[in-house]
Amino acid sequence: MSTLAYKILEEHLISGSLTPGEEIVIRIDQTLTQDSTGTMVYLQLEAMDVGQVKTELSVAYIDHNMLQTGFENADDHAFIASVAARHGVLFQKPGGGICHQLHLENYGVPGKTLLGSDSHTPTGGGLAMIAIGAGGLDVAIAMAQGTYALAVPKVIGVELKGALRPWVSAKDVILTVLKELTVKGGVGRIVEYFGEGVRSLSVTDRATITNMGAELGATTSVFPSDERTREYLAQQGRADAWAPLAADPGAAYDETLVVDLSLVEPLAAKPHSPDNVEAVRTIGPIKVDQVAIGSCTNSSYTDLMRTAAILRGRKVHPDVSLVISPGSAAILSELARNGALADLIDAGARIIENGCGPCIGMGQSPKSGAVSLRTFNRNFKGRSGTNDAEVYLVSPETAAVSAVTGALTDGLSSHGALGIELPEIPAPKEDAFKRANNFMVPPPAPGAAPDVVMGPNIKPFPRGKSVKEGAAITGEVVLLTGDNITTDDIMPSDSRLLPYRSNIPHLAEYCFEKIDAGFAERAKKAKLGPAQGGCIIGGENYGQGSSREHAALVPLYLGIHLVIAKSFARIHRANLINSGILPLVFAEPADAEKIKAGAVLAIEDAGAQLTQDVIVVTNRSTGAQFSVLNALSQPEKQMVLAGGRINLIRGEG
Ligand code: MIC
Ligand code: SF4
Repeated sequence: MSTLAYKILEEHLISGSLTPGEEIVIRIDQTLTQDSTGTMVYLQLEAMDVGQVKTELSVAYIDHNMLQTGFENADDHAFIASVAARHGVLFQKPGGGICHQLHLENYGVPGKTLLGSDSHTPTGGGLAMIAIGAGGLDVAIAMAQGTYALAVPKVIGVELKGALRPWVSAKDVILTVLKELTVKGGVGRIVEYFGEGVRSLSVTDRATITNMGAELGATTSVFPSDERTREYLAQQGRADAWAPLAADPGAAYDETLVVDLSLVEPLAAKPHSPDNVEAVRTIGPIKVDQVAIGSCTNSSYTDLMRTAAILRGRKVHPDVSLVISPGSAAILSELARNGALADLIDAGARIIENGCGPCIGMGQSPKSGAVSLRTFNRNFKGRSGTNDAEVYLVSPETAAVSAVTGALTDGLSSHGALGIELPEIPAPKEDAFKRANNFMVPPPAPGAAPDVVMGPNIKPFPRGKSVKEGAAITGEVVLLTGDNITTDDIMPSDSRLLPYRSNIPHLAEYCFEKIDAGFAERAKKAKLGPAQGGCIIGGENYGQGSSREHAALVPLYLGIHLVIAKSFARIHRANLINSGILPLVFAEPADAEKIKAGAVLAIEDAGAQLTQDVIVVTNRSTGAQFSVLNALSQPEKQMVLAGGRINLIRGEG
């Protein structure tokens, strides 16, 4: 009586057994990268000196860094294109759309595994894939070897009952789950959806839900493959990729949750966390300055058709700037053909390029103190590029109706009074999106690729040092943080910094800048001090959010050796280990409060201590000692002792 998640994992199992917490190695069928993590991935792939990729399909998308305000972005694109060509990777040029939306449309196949260097890779779970977000090095290794190691997650079964009412959509479903489980409720878990309510959701609705499962901290989320899945693949002209897939009847889940879709109402995640969820109705009609519709969560054909239906014949409120970024060129092209694009433009919407855009602060930062409603997935403070903006995450329906009224509006309870009806959007016909994808560049035959092109902004990535036998791992405490620190806090990303994703020395100056502007200077001093490096003390769920390795590589460059936290987010923990930084968990969370900034912490005889489940940390400044839990697997210990995974692979350190 297997869950769907375990069936797919079992099919791909290379070693280990499907027991929660145990390390397994699985076969990876497909990988995806995007440009802002991709430059690092392809530098690492080159450093590993491999030939053609070992996966069935690997795709390099360009969707994040597209403002091209200087030569840096365009150089990165050219670099990625040249490495992709050498290793047999498909290259998607900028403008084609957002990686997750494009992968769903063009390449997703039920039952396959997908590893992506972006935390929202689980979007593919809407097509019944086991699609996992990971750090760039893990993806580079999956390309080189076709494998990925992970700790077996537990499975949360979410039973869906009933069907959604008009004005309520998939975004409200995942916000319901986030309210219940919180941003750390999914850590170490796969969220699997089942029940009679599943069939009322289209694949793109399901993809909205699995996409934002990343905000639960989950390893991934997955839906069954059914008639609706076949319908979606047929619309893309790929009906032959379909196969039915579901959990066994009566499959045993480790935990369960029931969501009655007919009771879900329009919701919003209030500033500054995706789990700070409240009903739009009870938040009330706060005045809105900006509305942004798009991102890998909510830029599907249906999302934009519903937006157009709400805006048709109306106008955007004079005080509101409405900006729309379609998920893919195929969607934009269809909107252009059927007239919906004209409805959007005529209403006063600003149509911007198919890509991530404002979701990662690449343009469209709101004005000071603005209220911005966004259909995106993250509303961390400052992520929009405006530190004092108040960002609310909502559905496209709520966003569109609020753009018209100028205030946060619950379409469900007020559409009658507003006289706005939301028509049923007919499902696209078979082959509706079957068109040549002229943004895609297939790789040349093996050996026929030209040389790698590397612009002057592309700098080598930092490498750690191995720990000698009997030596200690030491660090001066340079930062003490609270709970739920995000990788956007650690290594901010916006139009100023995103062009420097391949230039770690430049990024280092901005590490933690939004929460502690003195961090980089203190870390550099600690590198020259008695501990010859730094240590960070974190709270719960340290490193949640994006998959960016830069949140580990930049601290490594600044000399951080050790992070001790109450708990870690999955991808960031793996990125720290891959970089050679040791992540440890307080045995007694209260010990975190006893540590003072500037203290020198040491793990004496680290090599020997790393073989134990509990490690003793000595505070060399006070002589006090406390215990930390060592949950590292054997390969992970070797990576830390070698000063990082690349050193281990290359036998260097
Ligand atoms: C994000 O949404 O935070 C990003 C930007 O897509 C990141 C990747 C990155 O930082 O480059 C993610 O989700 O992993
Ligand atoms: Fe792009 Fe935003 Fe999706 Fe990240 S969350 S992949 S920045 S659209």
